[in-house]
Amino acid sequence: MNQGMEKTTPIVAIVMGSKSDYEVMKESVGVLKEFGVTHEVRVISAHRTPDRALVFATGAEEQGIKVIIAAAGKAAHLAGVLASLTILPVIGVPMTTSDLGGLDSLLSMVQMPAGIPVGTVAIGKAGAKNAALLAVSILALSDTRLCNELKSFRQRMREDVEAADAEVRQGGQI
Ligand code: RP5
Repeated sequence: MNQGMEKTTPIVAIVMGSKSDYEVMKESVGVLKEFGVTHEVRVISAHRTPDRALVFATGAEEQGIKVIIAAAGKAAHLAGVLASLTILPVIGVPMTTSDLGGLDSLLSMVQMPAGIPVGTVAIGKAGAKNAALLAVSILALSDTRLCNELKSFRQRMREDVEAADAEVRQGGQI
C-alpha cells in the first residue's frame, strides 16, 4: 500500500442505522476531523439491511478499521449486532427519539447481556462528541501524536473554564 492510500484509509467507522441520524452524528465527524483521524460514514441498518451489517462487521478488521461508532435509535440493536460480529471496540451512541426521548435507544444499547460489550455514551449530540473522543483515546494508546493532541484538548477545556470563572468573578454575575 502506498503512502497516499494509508493517509485516507479509514481507521474509525461511524455507522448509522438511518440517514436521519446524521444530524446528530456529524458531531462525531467534526471531532474526528479536528483530531485528523481518518474515518468513514456508513448507513447500515441491523433490521433493514441485516446482510450488509454482517458483511461490514465481519470485514471491518481486515479493512483496517480500529474502532466502530454505531448510532441508532428506538430498538437500537445496531451496536450490539455489530459488536457480536467483530472483536473491534464498538461505541454506541443512542439517538434521541420522538416517543421516548431516547431512553429506549439508551436501554437497548447499554443493557447488553454479558459477553458482548457495547461502550455506550450519552444520548444525542453530547454522546456523538464523546464517542469520537473515546475513539481518539483508544487510538491514542498506540499513537503519540493523538496522545499529545488529546492532552492539549483537555488543557484548552481547562483554560476555557478558568477564563469563564475569572469572567463571572470579575463581573459578579453571569
Ligand atoms: C433506527 O431507527 C435508526 O437508527 C433511527 O434512529 C431510527 C429511525 O429511523 P428512520 O425511520 O428515521 O429511518 O434504525
